[in-house]
Amino acid sequence: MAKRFQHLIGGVEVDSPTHTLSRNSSNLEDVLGEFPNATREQVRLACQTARDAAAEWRRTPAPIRGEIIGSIGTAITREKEALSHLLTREMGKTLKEARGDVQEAIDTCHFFQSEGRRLYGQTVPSEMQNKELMTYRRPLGVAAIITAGNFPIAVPSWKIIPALVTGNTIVWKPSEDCPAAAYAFAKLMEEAGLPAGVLNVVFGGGKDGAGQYLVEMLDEGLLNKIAFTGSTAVGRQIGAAAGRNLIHPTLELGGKNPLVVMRDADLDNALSGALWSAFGTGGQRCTSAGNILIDAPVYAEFKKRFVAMAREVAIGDPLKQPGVLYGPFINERFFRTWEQHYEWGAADGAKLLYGKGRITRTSKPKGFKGDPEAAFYGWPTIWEARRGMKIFQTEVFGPTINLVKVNGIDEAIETANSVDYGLSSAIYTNNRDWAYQFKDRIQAGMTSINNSTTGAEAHLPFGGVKGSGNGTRESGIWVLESYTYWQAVNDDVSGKLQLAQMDTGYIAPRPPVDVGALVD
Ligand code: UN1
Repeated sequence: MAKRFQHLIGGVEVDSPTHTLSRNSSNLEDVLGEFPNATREQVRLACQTARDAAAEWRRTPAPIRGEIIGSIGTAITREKEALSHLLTREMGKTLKEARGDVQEAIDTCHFFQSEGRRLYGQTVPSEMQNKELMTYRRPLGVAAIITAGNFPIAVPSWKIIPALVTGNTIVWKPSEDCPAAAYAFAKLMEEAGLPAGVLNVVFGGGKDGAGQYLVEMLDEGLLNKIAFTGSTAVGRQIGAAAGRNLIHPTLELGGKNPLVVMRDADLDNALSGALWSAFGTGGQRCTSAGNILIDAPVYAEFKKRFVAMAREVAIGDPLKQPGVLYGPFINERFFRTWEQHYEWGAADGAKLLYGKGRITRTSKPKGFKGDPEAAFYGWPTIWEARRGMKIFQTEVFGPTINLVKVNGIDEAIETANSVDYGLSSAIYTNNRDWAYQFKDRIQAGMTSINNSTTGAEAHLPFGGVKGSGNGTRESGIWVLESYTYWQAVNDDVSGKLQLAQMDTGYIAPRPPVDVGALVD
């Protein structure tokens, strides 16, 4: 019998009438647990509970809130191995990557623990005597947080930890792909000392489920903030709902990230960066590469070597086959879209260089180990494509990559900028000017020079431009803007009504000096 888990609302475990199983992505017969599907009333209750907890949490001194964040980091550090193992089992990324995912949350805790001792405001001179001006960061109130399954710990921590340290209370709807990892993370936060009601967790799906109900709570006036990581289509809907309620949402959306290889690049380095960017995490990162743009003089050699490397890629259940580059699809939905992209490529006349769809017992690459039909696994897939094609434009979560020939730096940048997204980007070159041109003109929130398209760190701003988001940034000091508003305070001790812009005549006017008349 699968263990039954419950929502966490106000420090109390709450059950629902219906449940969904969480399965091991690498082996669908292995069930991690049964998770409740929140009803609209339960989501509303979670929001009201967060509202009730808000006044007390806001009054808790920020350094004390920071200490709890530090204790969360300590608890995650202690449980790092178990949590990483759980992540690998539930969503299918390799253990090395799962450890990185967990480490990113620990780094985030380290950063924001000390932010509790800063949260600086400013003192500002007034234009009048006996009056002082100052600014304070104030919490927004209740934040709804909706996260995706590809980074079950890191990405939620980018939102939850800064929201908490700045004094907000939370309703979190984790991905239905990774509820067990979310539950474990929430329990560690509880252990660290979060008061009841400060963090509430509701489980369930997005559409016609907990995620949708949570968005509806914007219209009921129960939320002051919403932060979402997921698809651009859903992000637009959340943005519209937030907009009509005058709430500024955090939207971290899709990407079709370009990786450019120039003619002078160190090809060994570029090839390993490209292979990782394309197929690491089975291509299911927001920061995975979507298109590799290769300068014409090295195109043929790059293509030959890249396809040869793809033939050798080790794939399988990461818990049973250590050393694989990637495991299964996180869910069947991603697999179905990826399966469909073979039709898009064929319809546009793209050339399939490598890949044969789903890995099965009778159709498997030589690097595959184990039983491919225990879950959804995909062949590493390589296309020769052109700008404008659907597979060039559309984000596909899965192991697929397009090789696109370009000629020179200008065409590389123009081609890279022709997609509707702008999350991450990378260039391999040793030419100072080309690297400069790329970082100056590429439309992306993140740019790597001689490294892969992945690699966000916990203290750098993360977020995109164009279809990849609405300009908000996560991580580091930048995320503070997303969870606070600025209060400007005029403190007047003059004991009388002094009016700004009007009662400022401290210096009497003098007659003008005519410089021409000063000297004969
Ligand atoms: C994501 O895919 O949503 O840079 C986040 C990276 C990771 C974070 C990715 N550190 O790929």
